Amino acid sequence: MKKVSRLIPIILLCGLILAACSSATQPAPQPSEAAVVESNVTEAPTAEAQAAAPATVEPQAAPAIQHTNVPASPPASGGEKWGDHSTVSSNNAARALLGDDFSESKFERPYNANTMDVYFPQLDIDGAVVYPEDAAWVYAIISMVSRDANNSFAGQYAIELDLDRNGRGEFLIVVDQPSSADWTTEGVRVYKDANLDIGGVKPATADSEGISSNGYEAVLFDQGTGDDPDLAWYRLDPSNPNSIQIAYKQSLLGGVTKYTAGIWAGTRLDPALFDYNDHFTYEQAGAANSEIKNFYPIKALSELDNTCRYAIGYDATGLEPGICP
Ligand SMILES: [Ca+2]
Ligand SMILES: [Ca+2]
Ligand SMILES: [Ca+2]
Ligand SMILES: [Ca+2]
Repeated sequence: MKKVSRLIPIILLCGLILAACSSATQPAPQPSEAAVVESNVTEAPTAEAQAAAPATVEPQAAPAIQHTNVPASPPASGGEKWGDHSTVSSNNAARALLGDDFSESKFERPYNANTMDVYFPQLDIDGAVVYPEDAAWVYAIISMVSRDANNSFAGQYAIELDLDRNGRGEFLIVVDQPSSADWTTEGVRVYKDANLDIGGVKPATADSEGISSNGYEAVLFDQGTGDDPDLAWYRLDPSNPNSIQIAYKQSLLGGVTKYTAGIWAGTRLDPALFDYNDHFTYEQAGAANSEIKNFYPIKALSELDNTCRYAIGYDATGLEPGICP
């Protein structure tokens, strides 16, 4: 019995030593516990990301736009054709002696603002043709001096339609940075002046009354979204690298066959600021003609070109505001 009683303290001692040993090794699990906490922390964003995943799927699930009517090709001949001044042939850079008349809404300023030391050939309209004869489509070809240094059309290109020939446009069809060789509605928008407030007191002529206009405020067609998903299209001209083709449905015109059309090009065209010469003063806009010393050079209105308005489907009377001479 004495041996047993002597063993008890030894066992207790060993037990204490083991306990001490185990407590000495206890710090080891702690980091792993901390790691578990850390992994919990990293799990939290993963769970959040998973929760957010369905939201990002939703836009992808939006139904694709179904097109039924695709334009064909403009006729090989005919059409209403008109030209525009270009400044590329000018011996003097940084000016346009012809074609820029702020007061009459004629712009010839394919240059950067203020210094006018950068010329944009992709914004310099050379000419246009409109083919109004097709039963379903009107085709318009807009020709620029050339593409830009990257062989692209960096800018926005538009045709403005004045259906009742009073100088106040009704529709503006804008193509954004055209790059597709095939007909597409991508980048194509059709705007309308639904509240008929464009032009101020004097349509086509600058007047301060027009500054309250909200321009083309209604979006009829946005890249296939709208009442008619096929209303307007564009493609790069297969036969001319400097041209783009626009096609809009005859139905847009509501049966009107005699109207005027003008072409616009700009780095950015703002439908809300039509008419531009009502929303800026001459002093703010500047002038491209260096002989107009009061206002030269171009300032707030730069990187912009347009044509006069051309009579489509009839012979111009010459009295239409903004009409080509
Ligand atoms: Ca031009
Ligand atoms: Ca009008
Ligand atoms: Ca006006
Ligand atoms: Ca308006």
